[in-house]
Amino acid sequence: MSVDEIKIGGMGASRRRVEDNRFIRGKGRYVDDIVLPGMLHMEILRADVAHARIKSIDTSAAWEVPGVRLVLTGEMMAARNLAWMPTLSYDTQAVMATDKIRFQGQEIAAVIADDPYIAKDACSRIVVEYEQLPVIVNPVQAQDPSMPLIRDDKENQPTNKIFDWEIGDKARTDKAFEEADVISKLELHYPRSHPSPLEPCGSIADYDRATGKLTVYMTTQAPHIIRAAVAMVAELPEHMIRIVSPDLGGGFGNKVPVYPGYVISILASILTERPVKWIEDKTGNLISTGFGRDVYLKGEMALRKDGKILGMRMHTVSDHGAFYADAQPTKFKIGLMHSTFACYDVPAAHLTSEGYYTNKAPGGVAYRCSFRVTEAMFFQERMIHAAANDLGMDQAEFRRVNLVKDDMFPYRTAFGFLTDSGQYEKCLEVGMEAIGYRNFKQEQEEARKRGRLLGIGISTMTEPLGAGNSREYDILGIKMFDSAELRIHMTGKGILRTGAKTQGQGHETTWAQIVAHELGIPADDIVVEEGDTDTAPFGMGTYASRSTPVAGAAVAMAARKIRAKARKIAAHLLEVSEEDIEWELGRFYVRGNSDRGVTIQDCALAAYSNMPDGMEPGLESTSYYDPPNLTWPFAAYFCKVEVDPQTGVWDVLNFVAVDDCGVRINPMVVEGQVMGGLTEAYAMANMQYITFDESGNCIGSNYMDYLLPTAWETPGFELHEVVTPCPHHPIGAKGVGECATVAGPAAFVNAVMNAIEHAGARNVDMPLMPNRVYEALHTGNDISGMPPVRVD
Ligand code: MCN
Ligand code: CUN
Repeated sequence: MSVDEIKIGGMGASRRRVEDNRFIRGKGRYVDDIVLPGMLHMEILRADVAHARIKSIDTSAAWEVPGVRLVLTGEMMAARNLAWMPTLSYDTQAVMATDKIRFQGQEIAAVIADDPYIAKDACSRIVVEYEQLPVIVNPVQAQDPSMPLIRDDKENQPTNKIFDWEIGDKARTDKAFEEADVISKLELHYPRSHPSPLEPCGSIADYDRATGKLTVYMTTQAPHIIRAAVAMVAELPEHMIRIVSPDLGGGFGNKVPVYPGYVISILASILTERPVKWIEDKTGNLISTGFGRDVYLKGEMALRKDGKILGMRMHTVSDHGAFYADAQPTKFKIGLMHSTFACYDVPAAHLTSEGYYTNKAPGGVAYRCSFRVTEAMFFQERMIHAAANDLGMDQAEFRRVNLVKDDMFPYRTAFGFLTDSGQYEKCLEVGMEAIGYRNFKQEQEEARKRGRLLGIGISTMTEPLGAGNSREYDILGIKMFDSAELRIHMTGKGILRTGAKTQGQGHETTWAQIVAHELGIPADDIVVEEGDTDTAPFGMGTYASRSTPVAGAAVAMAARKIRAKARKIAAHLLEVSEEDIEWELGRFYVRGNSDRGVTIQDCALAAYSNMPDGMEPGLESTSYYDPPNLTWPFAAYFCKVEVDPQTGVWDVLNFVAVDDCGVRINPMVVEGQVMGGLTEAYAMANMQYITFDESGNCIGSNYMDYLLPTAWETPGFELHEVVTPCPHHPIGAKGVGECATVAGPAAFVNAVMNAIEHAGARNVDMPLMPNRVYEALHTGNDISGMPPVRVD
């Protein structure tokens, strides 16, 4: 008699995404679609040089353009104490340059006008006089004492170094190295990359002087954090601030930071008493907003002859740009870099890292990555590849020997994380089978005899997804947890709101499936709303694939509270005591008499029309969920490539992805996430590169130079699943949103290296452009390492 879970769109149903109904009709409502009465338009003047002392800014010609309402400069921002703002990593960031320009693309002035074209024209009439300074574009230059100090605005900042940080057990690691039979070394650069969502950033600030209320429609993945930040920075009362994040055209981490444009549009609205819209262009987005990576990594691995890893040393040097603005848990200086090697049994490890200021856009936001996990896993898998080669061991076998075994969970990693579940060897096996791993060596040899270069690459990783728990994870002191609020109306339909914010991940579809699973209410009867701070419960937002592990768990818990109350109502309706009530999906019945029952919908109606004496009416619940641990999904990726020895061009022949993200709420959505992530991984491995010339000019500031792969270039991916439920998550789910971007790049690079490394090279840095692959193949030299890096 219980309802059929798949039919009602519950857990495990590949329910079609409800949000796509409006997206594919062109009916999405993005920030730029919103038009408010009397709205003005803002354009930002950005610096065209990377490091310069400002002598003067003359805005008089801009003021004269008809239709211009306001011209803002750093000086005017400073007069209102808004020229600088705090960052998410306890640094400060210029909202508008006052003293110095510190990177190309930095905000210098803003024009607010009747339309965006007038604003743009007027911007071009602003005259900035400056004195150029030597430019620092990498951490090696940042350490050169003859180079200028970038952050001369700060007290106690005598050099360009931001931090030194270490974690792990040095003495134990040193000992492991003393006992090693073989020591394997690797050094590489994970280049700067950019999330480049199709929709750039933007905001509409609407300050109403009569009510004192400030409403900001904006592109943000974390609206509640923005509300708190605006309250603190602009010193406005928090209850008078409403942040609305409408449909987002992708986020990928790019919409986590607080950008100057948002703050400037807010001040502009307060000053003009009109709504002010700011929409960034693509180049503005690429040159000034949060990037990912830009880390130099080197390490060495202590190995025993039989293939056992004994210890690992790692050193990272990260380039943070002009302001240390990483969005990451406060406790860790370099995100969760120390989750590296978490899927392998590594008895001893030590990680040191340094961060530097350079004359580049601030960032260090993770791009589809839990706070630096992507760099960690890329290095891990490249190191594993190098170590297996140094030992003369097969790539898969070396992994099998060192992967954490099923009976070792819960497993404490050398850096202190607790991984709690997984079937790593099984995933490896499924992947090997699917790609035909065991025949490959022969295939490769035969092909080589005929002058063809084939390669196979493996990448296996587990990553920590779902910050909190609040004991260990906070951002600027705000503890990391999340929330859901479920309101069931009297006809059994309802509305669910969470503190997360979907940017394309499909929350509107999948959260309703959790409710269907818990209550038996059809998913179609639950509308999901996120992103409005006036209505949604407080939450830390969506990034680091934390939504399913945290907000998703809160959804299940909120639904369970509803079920608990409905059970009391059912007992009342059936005139038995609560202890005699049994539950099956969608329905309560009397123990021993399953014909006597009431549906969840009957209970909903009774909650408003016939509740038991003394019971509060209504059927609503709120849940704040603080997860006991992170969730640990696992991925095993296999990539087969062919490299053309004449050109260095490489093609993917086959790609097999095995993902274990615990219980899948919606298998189709999970597959979409994996496909999208692999496409981004392929782009980074193959073609994407944002670099800087010696003057700090950003090379890669448009989509002619910074390439987005289309369906034409992107290879096909074959997907497989393994399910190891998360032991502490209420529905057994683990996060998955980033796994493919995190584990993907190493699979491509390992495959290309496997095809060419017989010629001698151990590493080619991403992107593996044909000229680099060609050179490594024909010279046998590595193309990698510390700066100055090659600019091709
Ligand atoms: N899901 C599921 N079963 C699981 C795990 C997840 O059905 N066991 C579903 C979820 O219900 C959700 C989706 O898969 O609909 C992703 O869930 P999750 O792994 O919790 O990740 P988040 O929702 O927190 O999304 C964040 C993650 C990040 S950090 C980036 S960056 C990213 C990504 O998701 N940006 C994206 N995927 C993206 N996809 C799109 N289309 N656009 C972006 O900007
Ligand atoms: Cu880190 S990119 Mo996603 O975490 O928003």
